[in-house]
Amino acid sequence: MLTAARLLCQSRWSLAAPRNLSSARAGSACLKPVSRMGTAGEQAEAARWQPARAPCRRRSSGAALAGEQLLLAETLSDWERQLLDRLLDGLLGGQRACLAEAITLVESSHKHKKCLARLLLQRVLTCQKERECSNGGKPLSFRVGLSGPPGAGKSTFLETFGKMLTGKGHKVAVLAVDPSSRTSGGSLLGDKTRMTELSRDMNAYIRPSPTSGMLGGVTRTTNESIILCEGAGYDLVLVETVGVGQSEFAVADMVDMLILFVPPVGGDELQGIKRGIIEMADLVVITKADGDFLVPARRMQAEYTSALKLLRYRSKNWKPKVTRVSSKTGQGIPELWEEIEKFKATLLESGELQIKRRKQQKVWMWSLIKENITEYFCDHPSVRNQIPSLEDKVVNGDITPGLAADILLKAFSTKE
Ligand SMILES: Nc1nc2c(ncn2[C@@H]2O[C@H](COP(=O)(O)OP(=O)(O)OP(=O)(O)O)[C@@H](O)[C@H]2O)c(=O)[nH]1
Ligand SMILES: [Mg+2]
Repeated sequence: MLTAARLLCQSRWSLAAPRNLSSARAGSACLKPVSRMGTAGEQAEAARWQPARAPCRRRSSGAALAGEQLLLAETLSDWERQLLDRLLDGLLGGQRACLAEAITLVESSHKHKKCLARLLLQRVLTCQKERECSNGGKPLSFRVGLSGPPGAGKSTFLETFGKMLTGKGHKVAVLAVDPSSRTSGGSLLGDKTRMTELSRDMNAYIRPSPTSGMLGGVTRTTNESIILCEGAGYDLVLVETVGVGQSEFAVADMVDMLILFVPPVGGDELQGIKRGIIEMADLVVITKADGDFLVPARRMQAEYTSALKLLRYRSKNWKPKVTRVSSKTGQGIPELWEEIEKFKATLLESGELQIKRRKQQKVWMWSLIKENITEYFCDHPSVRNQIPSLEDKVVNGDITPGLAADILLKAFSTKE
């Protein structure tokens, strides 16, 4: 007998759009062209994406939201159905171009595209769940976060490490989260050039993630990109993040294992590594253990080993270790992989990995709620109009921030 998951997988968009929603459909989104765009090509593109009414309307109950998903599936244009079918087929077939296109879709801030991305993700997740069931309920992939101060040697390590893993028959996806791209709005071009060989490897996929200036953005798109990479058959997903700001803490909630990369330099530079992130790390790696750096790297390894003893362990089944690697000579890299495999086996055996992932799903849901709630709030017609004047009054000291917040919250809770 077919399971519900398989049914959803096979039926795709048509099953998700039951015919009995026609009355609701009458008041829902339908696609219509907009006229204020430039070229004919731009107009055609805009026409594809422009809903007559916002499809993601605010609803009060979970059932209504589920209905909204169905409603959206029901109101997809033929072009959108074909797009989603093509992306799903390509992605599940491991096509890199489709994976790239799917990630671009989830990264979009366009409301309608976001809804389409949600539909695609739901299907990918459903298929993944089915695949995991066939694998005895065990995850098919392993997610590793790599954090550390700028210049610690993470990308150089990923190049060597990634090549070693593809050589062993793994499919490796590298997602690079770069807080510095907030200012440039760009992506980690520097990193891609540091991983030249890996980016040419057919069993590797490297994707820089622009942050769009919001940590929430990093969380949403990185989490979703991980799911898409796994759907495309990548069994190792490596997420690189710079240990600046909050992104490494966000990444810790998305991965199975967090590795902290520490360069062999002492003193003030190390003050930049927050105690909190050391506590989160499942493994500490001292990088650049070669040439003149070898002696300080050994000293650093001893220091961190002592320091870790004083910290509380995150897992009751695993004691974090400190290792040394050199991406230049390759020393320590196979041993590090052994440690990662040991960690994975320990977590799988104890069932901690599955529990961790389930908890992360909840964290993910709440981070999405937090991200969207401010957007909904600022978008509310009664709130939107009052924001500029109230902000001015607060800045001029005419009213307290608390009173301004109360006024806006009251306007928000008043029926439109
Ligand atoms: N000697 C030596 N130098 C290294 C090693 N790994 C990296 N480096 C050098 O360290 C510098 C920074 O390396 P990256 O790999 O870009 O460091 P990163 O941590 O990715 O940096 P961000 O992405 O900016 O956070 C580069 O100049 C590398 O050549 C190593 O194993 N040995
Ligand atoms: Mg880097």
